[in-house]
This record gives sequence, structure tokens and C-alpha cells, in this order.
Amino acid sequence: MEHARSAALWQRANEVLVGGVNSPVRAFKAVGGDPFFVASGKGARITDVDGNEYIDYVLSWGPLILGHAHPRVVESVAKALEGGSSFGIPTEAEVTLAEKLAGHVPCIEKVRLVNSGTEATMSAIRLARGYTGRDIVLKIEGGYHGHVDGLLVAAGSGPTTFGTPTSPGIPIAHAQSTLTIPFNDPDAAEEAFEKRGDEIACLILEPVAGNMGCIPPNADYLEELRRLTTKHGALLIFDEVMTGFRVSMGGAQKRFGVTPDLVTLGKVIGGGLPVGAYGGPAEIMDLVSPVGPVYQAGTLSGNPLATAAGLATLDELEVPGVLDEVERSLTVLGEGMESIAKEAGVPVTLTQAGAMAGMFFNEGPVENYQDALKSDTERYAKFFHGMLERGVYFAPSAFETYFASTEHVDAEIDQTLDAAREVFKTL
Ligand code: KE4
Repeated sequence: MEHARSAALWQRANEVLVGGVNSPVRAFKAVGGDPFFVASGKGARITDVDGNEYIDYVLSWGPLILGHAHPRVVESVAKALEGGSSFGIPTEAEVTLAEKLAGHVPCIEKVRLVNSGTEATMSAIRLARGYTGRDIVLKIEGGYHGHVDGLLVAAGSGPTTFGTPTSPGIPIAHAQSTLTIPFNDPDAAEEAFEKRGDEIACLILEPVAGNMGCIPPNADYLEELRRLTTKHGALLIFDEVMTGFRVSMGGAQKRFGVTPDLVTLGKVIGGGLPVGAYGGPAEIMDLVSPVGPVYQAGTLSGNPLATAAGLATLDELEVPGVLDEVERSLTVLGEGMESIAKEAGVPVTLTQAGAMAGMFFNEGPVENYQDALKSDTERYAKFFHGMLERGVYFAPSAFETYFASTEHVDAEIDQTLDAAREVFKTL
């Protein structure tokens, strides 16, 4: 594949953008090599500036469940734009989007739209602290909720020892109000609550982990977290920025039948434009300004273009069977990958939850972050580049999730498996 134009752009980008990118994972540091520059996307496929085409399993890290440039999204956003891009004044579209979210997501009675997943989780945590009057946040080791100061914290030595910041610039005080426990470990959760339950404002987690690779919850794990948070008066926050409208139309909470106190959303609900949201019962949400004293605001929150893209996307997803079809494509892909890897004698663990999936170069089982870290990241990097050379783009990191869209139909799955059959022989 020819990459001359991407190489020239990469040179320019590194002169003026930090690391050449606007989000670190895009720089290919985890897999080596230099990123390509994308020129356009259509359906399941993207084309780079040198004219190379790839089937896209990153889909902007989840939002594009209808694929790139879906006609209905393009038309809705263009129409909205003709009427003005932003007002900072209430509009009908943001009410309609809020009604849709409340209609699908079990815990939502009221919602606040924001502009990113990070804003959603940061605001939900502030609300949980304001509601409970407590400071400590309990999170999952390997869980990612955006670049919120208090959540960029590594695990301490145990469920009740504070961690250390994972980034300079995080005040130690923030790290000293964050406790971390392993995913899928109910005993660790119980220990944290038994010892510090009356100080814990909330437990925030991705109900299906998507940022340590894709790791579904073990049976009864979410139920146990619901029991513990209720018993100790802490709020249970499901960060469904990635799982929302992918694991089911009501998110993981609907699929697994466990209702959190608050939910954060993003990605799919913005259809590729910047939208985040946090929501829950009116009794909690009404603590947020201007009704209550917990302050949160945003210039572009609920803007007409983002809400138009989100509404067009959710309207399409509401057609019965559409989301199930995306899930089926991923199941077929995962089964194919599993048999190819077996044939090649390469140990892999495939995971899936609805329309999101993962592949670990790891004997398995993979139930938490420490398990995931045992994966062969060098082998993943070889897989990544081998597939890329054959026109298939997976995430440029072994610890991400891959996604399908409504446009990943048999032709894309077959082409992907054909490429994998060749690549696995080289691993
Ligand atoms: P944003 O602030 O990036 O919109 O959302 C943060 C966020 C919150 N919660 C979950 C569960 C998330 O997965 C994310 C963001 N996901 C990453 C990919 N794993 C975004 C990609 C990137 O950082 O460039």
C-alpha cells in the first residue's frame, strides 16, 4: 500500500499538533508505525488520503453504528445547519432526544446533554458527591471514563488503599479520593464497602468493560454491585458511553436487568457529532443547576447539529431487528476468527456483548484488567498491521473494543475473515 500523502501529512501534523494527533490512541504508539490520514468514509469503509480503502472496525471508537455518512444522518444534519448551527437557547430537538433517551434507558427519568463522555462522567461524579455529601469515588481497575482528574488514578495495593495519579498534573488530593477494585471481583467490592462504605459517594464502572479490551460482566456481578451500593447508600453509576445503544437499546442495564442510579452516555447518541449525557431519577437529577445547587453548564450542549445526528441515528436503530443484525455480524466474525486462530495454533480469547466485541491474544479466561495485561501485545501489533495491509482497520491498541455497524454485512465479514486467514499464518 502506498502511504506517501499520509507520510507528508504526518510530518506536518507533528510540527503543530501534539504528537500529531488530537487524541493519543490515534498516534499508533501501541502498535508501532505511523497512522494513515483518512480522507472519507462511506458505510463500513474508509478511504485514506492515498486512496487505500479499509473496512473500519473502529467506527470513530463506537459512535458510527450506522456506518460512515449514513444518508439519513447527512440529510438531518444538513437540514439542521440550514436553520442555524447553535443558539444557546432551548430547541425542540434536544427535548426530543432527551425523551428518546428516557424512553429507552431504564434508569433515566431526567437527563442533561453535554458534549463528550468525559463531561458526562465528570458531571455525574460531581452530582453523586453533591447528592450523598461524600467524597470517595470507587472505580474499576482498567476502567476508563474519559480524562477526568479524579479518575486518572492507578489502583492502590488493595480495595481500600488509595492509588496514585496516572498522569502528572493530578493533585494528590484527587487520587486520595479514588479507590480502585478489580472488575468481576465481588469480594473486593464487598471489602471496599465494608471498610469505607460510609465515605463512598459512588461506584462508577463500565458494565461491560470496553477500555481494557472488551470484557463482559460475570453472572450476578452487576447484581452484587447493585446490592452493595444500595446497602451502603452509595450511588451506582453505569458509564454506558460505549455500551449505550450497542449492548441493547436500553444499554447494558436493560440487557443485564440491573438498574443503576445514574447513567452516562455518549458516542452512538451523537451519531458521530459531539454529544454526551448523564441521567437518572428526577430525585437525583433535580439537584443539578438551575434546579439544584450542583453546578454544570455547556455552551454547545444540546446543539442542533449534534442532536440532529443523534436523533437520526436513534430513529434508524429503533427499527426492530436493526441492532440485532449488527450483533449477529459480530457473532459470525468472532466465530470465524476463533476457528482461524485455532487452525493456526494461535491462542486467542474472543469476547462479545451485543454490538461490541474484543479479541485477546491470550489463552484466557480474561475477566479483569490483570488478565488482559497478560495478552501478547506484540502479536496483536503484528495482527493489526497484517490486517491493515489487507484493507481491514482494527483498533491501534490491544486494549480496545471493536465495533460493527449496520453496514458491516456478509461481504465485509467474509473479506475480513479472508484477510485474517492469511494474517494468522504469519503470527
Ligand atoms: P470522550 O470524552 O472521549 O467522548 O468519552 C470518554 C469515555 C467515557 N467512557 C467510556 C466508557 C469511554 O469509552 C470513553 C472514551 N472511549 C475512548 C476509546 N476507548 C475514546 C477514544 C479516544 O480516547 O480517542
